Amino acid sequence: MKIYLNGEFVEKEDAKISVYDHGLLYGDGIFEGIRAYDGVVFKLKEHIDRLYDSAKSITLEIPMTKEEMEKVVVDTVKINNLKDAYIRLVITRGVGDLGLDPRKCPKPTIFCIAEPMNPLLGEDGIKVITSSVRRLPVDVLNPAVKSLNYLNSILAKIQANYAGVHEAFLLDSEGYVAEGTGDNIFVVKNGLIKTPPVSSSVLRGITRDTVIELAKELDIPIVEERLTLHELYVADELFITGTAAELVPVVEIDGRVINHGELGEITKKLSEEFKKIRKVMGTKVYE
Ligand code: PXG
Repeated sequence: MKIYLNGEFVEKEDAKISVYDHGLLYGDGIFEGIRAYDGVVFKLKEHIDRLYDSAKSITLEIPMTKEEMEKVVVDTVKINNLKDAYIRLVITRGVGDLGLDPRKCPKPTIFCIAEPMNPLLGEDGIKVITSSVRRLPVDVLNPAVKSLNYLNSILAKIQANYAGVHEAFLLDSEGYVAEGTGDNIFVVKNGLIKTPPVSSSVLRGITRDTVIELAKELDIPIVEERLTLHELYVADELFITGTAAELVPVVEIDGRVINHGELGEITKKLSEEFKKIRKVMGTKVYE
C-alpha cells in the first residue's frame, strides 16, 4: 500500500510524521473521508470544496490548488490499483514548536491514504443510544469545520461501546438532535423525511446532501428542521448517512424499536438509489 505524503508516494511503513506536528500535538488540522466506487471517486469536487472551506475557516493555507489536490486523491487510488476504496485526506498545520501558536508552523503536512473498506457499521439495521456528550455548539468549535478534533465524537462512541450498541447520537447544547459520531441523522414519519439543519451543530455531510437530492428527485417530501428525541422515538423509519457508514437503517434507539426492527420502504428506496448513482457521480480514476 502506497501513501501520499508531502509530495511523494511512500510505503505504508515509511509514511511517518514528526512528533512536533501540530496535527498530533493539538488536533490542529482538517481532513476528508472520501469513497471511490467502481473506479469513480464519489463527489470528489464537493469533498475538496469542503476541505478548502474547513482550511479557510481555521486560516490554514493549503499550498496547492484544488485541482492539484484532486489529482493527489485520484493518483493515490490509482497507484494502489484500487476501484473501490475508502480515502483519507489529511492536512495538518505542520511541524512547529511545543507552543500552540500556528505561526510557528511554516509548512502544512499533507497526506492521503486509500485502502479497501467495507461499510463501517455493516449493512443491517443498527442499534443506537443517545449520548450524554453534547455536540459542540457553533460558537465553541463549529462542527461544519471537519477538524482533527474528534474527541467529542470518540467520547460518545465510547458510551455506545459500553452500552453494547453500534452508534451514539449527540444532541446539541439546547437538547435538539444533532448528529451521530460520524454520520447525519434522518427520520421518516407519515411519508415526510426530516433531518436537522446544518446551522445546528451538524456537519454538512456529502452523503446527507446526496440523500436530500435523491429524495427531491423521487418526489419524497423532505425538510431540514430541528428534531427532538421524541420524534426519533416515534419515527416510522430512522437512518443515518456518512461516507464511512454509507446509508444505514436504525432499528432501535434508547430501547425503542423502530418499524418492528424491519427495514422501512423509504430507507430501502433511498439506499437502492444511492447505490445506483454513486458509481457515476464523481471523478474517474482510470480512463
Ligand atoms: N457528521 C460527522 C461528525 C462526520 O464526521 C458525517 C457527519 C458524514 O459526512 P459525509 O460527508 O461523510 O457524508 C461525518 C463523516 C467514522 C468517520 O469512523 C466518519 C467521518 C470521518 C471519519 C471517520 O465513522 N466523517
